[in-house]
Amino acid sequence: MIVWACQGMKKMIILLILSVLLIGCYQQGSNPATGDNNATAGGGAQTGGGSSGSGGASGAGSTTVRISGFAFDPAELTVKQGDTVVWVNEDSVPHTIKMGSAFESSQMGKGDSAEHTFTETPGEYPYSCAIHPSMHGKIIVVAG
Ligand SMILES: [Cu+2]
Repeated sequence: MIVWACQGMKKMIILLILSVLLIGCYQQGSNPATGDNNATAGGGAQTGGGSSGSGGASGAGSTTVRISGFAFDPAELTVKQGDTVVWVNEDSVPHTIKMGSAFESSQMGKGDSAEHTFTETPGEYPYSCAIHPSMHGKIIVVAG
């Protein structure tokens, strides 16, 4: 009887150990999955930010103007009131954006950018580079 009892105990202990191992495995398996879910959620948030940016066609958005070869590209850009314009300098010489009293950027080196959100009254906002006054561009703001 004692031997049987011991064998029964051993079986129970083995079952317990097995179940603990199994639970451990499941937890180990589910933890990385949770991490993946978190990463996916983070990515989703980033995607959401991106889509709200590109959704600028319908709401507030941002448009990029390249500065390349001592010229603004596009030189003339129409945006909706509330939109943000981002200028990115691709030249190896510094440039600025000087837009009357509306906006003036600091010097942008290569790869630097400046941005301005056009909450101004709809209209035409010509600008130039303070260092190279022959560089001209224009932002046309229309009512959102
Ligand atoms: Cu310039």
